[in-house]
Amino acid sequence: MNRPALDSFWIPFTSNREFKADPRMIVSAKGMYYQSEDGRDILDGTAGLWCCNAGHSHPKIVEAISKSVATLDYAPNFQFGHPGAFELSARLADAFPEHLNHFFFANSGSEAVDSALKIALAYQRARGKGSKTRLIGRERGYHGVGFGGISVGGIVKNRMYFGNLIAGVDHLRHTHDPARNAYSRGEVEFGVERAEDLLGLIQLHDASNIAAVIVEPVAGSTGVLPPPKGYLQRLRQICDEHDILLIFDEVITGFGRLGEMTAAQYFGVEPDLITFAKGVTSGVIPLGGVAVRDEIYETMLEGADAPIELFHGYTYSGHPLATAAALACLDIYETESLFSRVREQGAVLEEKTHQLKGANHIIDIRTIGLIAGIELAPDPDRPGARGFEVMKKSWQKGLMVRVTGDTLALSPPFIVTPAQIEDMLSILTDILSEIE
Ligand code: PXG
Ligand code: PLP
Repeated sequence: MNRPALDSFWIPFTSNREFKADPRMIVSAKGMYYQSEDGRDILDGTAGLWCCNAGHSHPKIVEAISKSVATLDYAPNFQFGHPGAFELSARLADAFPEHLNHFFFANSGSEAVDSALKIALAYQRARGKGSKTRLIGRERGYHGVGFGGISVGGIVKNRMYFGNLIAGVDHLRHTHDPARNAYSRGEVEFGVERAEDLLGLIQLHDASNIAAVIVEPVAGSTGVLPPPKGYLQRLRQICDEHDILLIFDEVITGFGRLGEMTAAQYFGVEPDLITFAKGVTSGVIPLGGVAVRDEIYETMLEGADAPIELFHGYTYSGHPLATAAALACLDIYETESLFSRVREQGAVLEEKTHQLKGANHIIDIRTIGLIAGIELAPDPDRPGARGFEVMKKSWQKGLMVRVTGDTLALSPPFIVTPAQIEDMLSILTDILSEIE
């Protein structure tokens, strides 16, 4: 094997020292499997980083991108345009919730989130409510790593090293409550009352100063937290009563992870803006974006005071390769009925994962859609160490899992089979019996 020097690449969200001493190098991928540099097949239990929903190297996506790059490698979308961005927006408008028919494009979930926060602020101003500037996030929320995203986000380590962040942000309490909700399937039973935190913040600041609330419908990164029954509905109701925008961050939940195009449709709650990324191209080409409610877009076009309605955009907003990949991906989701596969295989994953209850160290299991979170008791002296050890041993035994702290997450591509789910859980069962 011919490995390049490892020193220069600063690896994101990773212990560079540990990785470079013992690398986990991936050299190719096809369908449900990665191949390691030493020639082993690694079952993809996580769809990469929750993104490769259609499985790896799907021939139709490969073909669409190859055709696109040979025809139109790049075109600016500032003052010019290309058909792919318009076609993709129209296709998404058909598939997304009823009143979200306008699409702004970025290149990642982080950029999508910052775009959504900026659209919310600009809209409040364009409609003459310029005092509505405060933003509300939630503890344990993950909204990417831009300054906007970490400001409304609620993961301590993602915030604590980076100064004052943006001003005028508050947080709702998170909804994780293992004492009442352990071993849950789907939405959790208890915790709807935590939506009332929003009323407390409205009393403190007055709604005339609050622009928007942003939450993940199912918190992913922080360890798979499905919402309490009625919670998202109650947030929607409070936002309606107090004229506050509701943003769902669907970077993980969008594009079928729960068996519907969006979590908004799955839960029957329509937000004002939806951020998305990852599954929109099955992770193949970076693309993110914001779905915007008609009224916001129309108000901006009528009410914003310059010829350019929104002073925001990225060089690669609506890149032709990304829109080609996304269009191919939408075709695949449809022709291969991948969202109904999510519902079928989600039921298998739920059943099999909950059978792990009672295994060494497990203190909670949470499942929803095609996602399973398995929480281990932390080693009191070394929180996170058990999760990390499971991840490393899984790699050695041919499985990719994701860990945050001591919670393992499984979120395989939608083409996963029951036998592959069985393989994942039998590898994990073996490992759990081995670790201290
Ligand atoms: N919002 C949400 C809800 C996300 O899950 C982002 C924004 C940021 O997207 P980008 O494309 O900028 O990374 C995310 C990303 C994990 C993990 O460990 C989760 C994400 C990314 C990487 C790892 O669970 N989510
Ligand atoms: N920095 C400089 C100096 C630039 O010229 C640009 C874009 O033109 C950017 C940053 C932003 O890059 P992007 O549009 O890819 O986000």
